[in-house]
Amino acid sequence: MIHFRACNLCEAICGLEIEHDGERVLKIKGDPLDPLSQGHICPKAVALKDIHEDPDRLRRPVKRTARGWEEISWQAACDEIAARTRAIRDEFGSRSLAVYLGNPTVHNYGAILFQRPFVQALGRPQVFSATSVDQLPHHYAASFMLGHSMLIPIPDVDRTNFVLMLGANPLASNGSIMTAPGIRKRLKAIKKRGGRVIVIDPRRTETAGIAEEHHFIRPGTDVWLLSALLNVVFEENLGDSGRLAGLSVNRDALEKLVVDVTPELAAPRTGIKAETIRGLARDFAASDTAVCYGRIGVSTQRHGGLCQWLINALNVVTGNFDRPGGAMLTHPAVGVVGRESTLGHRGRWKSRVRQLPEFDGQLPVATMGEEILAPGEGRIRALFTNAGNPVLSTPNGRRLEVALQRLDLMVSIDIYVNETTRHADFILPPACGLEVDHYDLVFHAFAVRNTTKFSPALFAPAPDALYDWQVLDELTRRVRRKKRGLAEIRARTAAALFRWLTPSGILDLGLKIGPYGAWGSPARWFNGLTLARLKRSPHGEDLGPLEPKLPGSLRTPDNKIDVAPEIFRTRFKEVLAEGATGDRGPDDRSFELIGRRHLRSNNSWMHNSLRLIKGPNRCTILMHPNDADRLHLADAQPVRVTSGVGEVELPLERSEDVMPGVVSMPHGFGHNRPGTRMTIAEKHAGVSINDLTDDQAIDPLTGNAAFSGQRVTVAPAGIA
Ligand SMILES: Nc1nc2c(c(=O)[nH]1)N[C@H]1C(S)=C(S)[C@@H](COP(=O)(O)OP(=O)(O)OC[C@H]3O[C@@H](n4cnc5c(=O)[nH]c(N)nc54)[C@H](O)[C@@H]3O)O[C@H]1N2
Ligand SMILES: Nc1nc2c(c(=O)[nH]1)N[C@H]1C(S)=C(S)[C@@H](COP(=O)(O)OP(=O)(O)OC[C@H]3O[C@@H](n4cnc5c(=O)[nH]c(N)nc54)[C@H](O)[C@@H]3O)O[C@H]1N2
Ligand code: SF4
Ligand SMILES: [Mo]
Repeated sequence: MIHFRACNLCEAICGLEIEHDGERVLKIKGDPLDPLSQGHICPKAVALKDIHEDPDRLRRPVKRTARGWEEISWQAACDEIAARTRAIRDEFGSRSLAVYLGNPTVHNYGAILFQRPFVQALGRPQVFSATSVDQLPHHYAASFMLGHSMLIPIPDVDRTNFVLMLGANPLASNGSIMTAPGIRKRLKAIKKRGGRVIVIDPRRTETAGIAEEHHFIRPGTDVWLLSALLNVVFEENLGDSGRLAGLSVNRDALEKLVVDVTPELAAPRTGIKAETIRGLARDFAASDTAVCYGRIGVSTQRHGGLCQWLINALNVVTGNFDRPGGAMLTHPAVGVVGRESTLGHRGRWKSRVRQLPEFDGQLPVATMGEEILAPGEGRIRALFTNAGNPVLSTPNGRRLEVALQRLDLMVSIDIYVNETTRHADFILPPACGLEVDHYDLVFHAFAVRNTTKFSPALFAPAPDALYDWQVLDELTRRVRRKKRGLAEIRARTAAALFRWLTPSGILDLGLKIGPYGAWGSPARWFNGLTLARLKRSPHGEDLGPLEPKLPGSLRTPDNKIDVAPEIFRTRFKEVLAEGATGDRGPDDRSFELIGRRHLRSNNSWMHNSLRLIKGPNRCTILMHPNDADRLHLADAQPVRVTSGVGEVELPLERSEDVMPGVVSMPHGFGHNRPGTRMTIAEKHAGVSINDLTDDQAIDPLTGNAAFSGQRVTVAPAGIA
């Protein structure tokens, strides 16, 4: 039998064709009829079978006891969790409760929909998520420039003739905030039609390997490159004075800001020659279509917020925004951009210890550990993690582990006993993967083409299993405060309605009232989009290419794009005043650390699949041969890497592909903690890059973790 669905493991949402016998998966391949992925898949898709069958995957709730983990019924677990949560809240208030929302929640529409009621039922808990170790700067740029944090423009790679790509390696990651399955083909097509892809990265990545040009850049210095590109655009009058000029404000302010950031100033800071920078600006502006795209390498760094702003600004002032071949907004079947602006959603409260501003209701996760550890009123005492492994995924994971042990209550909704959940008092494992229906609420909205697809569950979950949304709902009902008042009644009614509708009912409503929906216009009453219609289209439906959406989509008060919002201007001036930072003195033997991804890894959690993890050890530290020679380090030699917060030992890999002075390590490894239950991952443990990264290193503007460019030293292992 054949089952069609979309893969929910990463942002590419590839269509799958799964051969099965009703109980077991026999074969997984790409679905050539999927309108978005057209047959593309990557090796991780096949691991859906491994996760489904994994004997290490938890199938029933467990509770930590003096005798170890013991199975417990859902009812008993949820009752006890709720009683303990209430007791903590009664004594210390709801700010002593916290939630961490991990990456896979965004690939799970049930979890997305039922998270909010749960958070509301807790009161005013402190909310953290993977956003602030990832794309928070994109949301800042979207919110302050376009008026809504979800108005993130997508590079129209299928129609552009010039891509300037910074800090992204889609050949490994399969594209991020750019759902573009089969990206290798899409990028190669650019060259075929006479265009160019240029990659700016401290490592010559797999993507750089198929690009027309690659330039090394010193980690964390992209702000100088981007502002110098703008400097040239203004200086040489290469900007576009067409439609976008009328749609944007503050161009003069932007021009003034970058007036002194000449390519000559940027060159020594970035390591890219002034002439190259000038050439890049000219070529970018001269191309009939061009797009600048920057992803996590330019987000998870000290100037993440400024970088994402400057990238948008470059696209706007050169006329490459909201037009085919440029950076475009999408038109998904279920919208993610509300009517209201999110402009005021920053700094309405601050974190207790470091006074970091909230954004869209969340605090930066780099501060979670200290919020648990630092004594005083408002200290976090109870933590719920959902689909996350912050011990491996957030900076200074070792300190976070110390913190987790100080909690009065920790509850994890997760399918594994991993490096984080091993500290929990309860682990609640939902049905997952092939047992769950899927609709990609988030990534259809970040895709290079408008498509829509619903995936029914392939297998029935165990009779006593609950879905993520049901687990959240069970907890929601039990932890809700017994308060009166309009807000309380509203929240209660909404939660009851959600429960009655279930995620697929809510999705059906969303599709019907959406822009292609049956309820949107009388012309579509009989043939508009509904869930029933999607269920009859197992490969999904094509909704057409991206189209210009301005000014209608803007949520700024004046309906204009602000190319130089005050918050960025202020920060940029501070950075200008600081001047060049982080230069190495002649005796400085430290390296700048960067991360990397591999096609057969997925963040911290897919190392328990033998087919993905086998082969040569991937958890190595890359170093340029000149540096290695200087330190007398041989290939494969175990080295000790030391930072201000910790040290790890792992094998060295000499590589011409990494910039001199920089070393690169993957993230998501470190399965060497005792007490996890991941038999295969433990054998391929590796070490965690976040045992080295400092939680105090953040982008001061956004609070996003600044992973890139942190200083480490490297020495032979075993020598103090
Ligand atoms: N140094 C450094 N650190 C990084 C990064 C980096 O590049 N460098 N990248 C960052 C980025 S971009 C991200 S997004 C974060 C990700 O970090 P996290 O938010 O911690 O996410 P994952 O590592 O993907 O952890 C996923 C967890 O979800 C569980 N899980 C999987 N499927 C389900 C499900 O259906 N339901 C439930 N309840 N649980 C499930 C898995 O068992 C696993 O424990 O890491 C960040 N950390
Ligand atoms: N196979 C696989 N796919 C994944 C994931 C995975 O773990 N494995 N994770 C998923 C997730 S959660 C995300 S967010 C996406 C991320 O998707 P991408 O953003 O494409 O992530 P990376 O592959 O880490 O690419 C980041 C690049 O930035 C470079 N870099 C580091 N520091 C700097 C800097 O200061 N400046 C510049 N210009 N470049 C820098 C790094 O060398 C690296 O090549 O991938 C998703 N897809
Ligand atoms: S690229 Fe992503 S969505 Fe596509 S098969 Fe691989 S993991 Fe799944
Ligand atoms: Mo991510």
